[in-house]
Amino acid sequence: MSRLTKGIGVMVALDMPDIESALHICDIIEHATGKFCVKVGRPLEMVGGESTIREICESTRLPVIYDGKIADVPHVATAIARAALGAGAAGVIVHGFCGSDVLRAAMELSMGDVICVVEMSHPGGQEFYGGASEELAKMAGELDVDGVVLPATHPERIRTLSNHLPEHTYIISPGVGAQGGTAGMAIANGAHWEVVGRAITLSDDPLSSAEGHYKACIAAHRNAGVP
Ligand code: FNU
Repeated sequence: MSRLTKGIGVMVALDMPDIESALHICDIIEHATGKFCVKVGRPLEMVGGESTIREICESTRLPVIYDGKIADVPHVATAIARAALGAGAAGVIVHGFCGSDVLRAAMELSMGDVICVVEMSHPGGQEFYGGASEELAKMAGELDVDGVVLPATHPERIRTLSNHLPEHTYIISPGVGAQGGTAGMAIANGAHWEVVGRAITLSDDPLSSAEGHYKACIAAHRNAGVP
């Protein structure tokens, strides 16, 4: 299990409900020029559960993040995280709104990265988070989680919320492409990994789409002069 570094890079979201397509995309991304990792989402996990995560992890050299968006009481949350990390995932995504004991329990496993969802990218993500995401970011920073999720659809929120995080915490940012976020904008505002799913996986040419997104991230990082 190798942990995720700070990027700059593109995290390709694997949300297709079949392993063959997921492995095909992994193979393409492995040969892409740039820094990449992949994320196994629930639709893919539903195919075969833990053994699907294991198969992806064993078939690719790319770091694999399990996006279970775990939201449960600590003993159940840790059982899910343990299964995914035991199957070879480098990290797991855990909801912040369930509270610090859930995140702490996942971190105490010491089996891989814990990435806390602080604010979501979809339109409904703006309905309830409001000031709560400031508190979630503070909690994530105080717990010293490895990474956080902040929305590429609202790059200004990345800038604001990252003020509550230690310098070494990495920010992954979904919402690029299909959800309306512009490639590179999250990076320009302080993110380290842009999460891109359908804009790459459903593209006619996933390789050039992935490389194009990566180039946009690097250009944005260079132009913004962010650390
Ligand atoms: P695409 N994702 C998200 N928003 O989209 N983990 C969040 O706030 C969040 C996520 C994931 O739209 C989503 O589950 F916390 O096709 C999907 O896997 O680019 C990916 O990011 C976005 O996929």
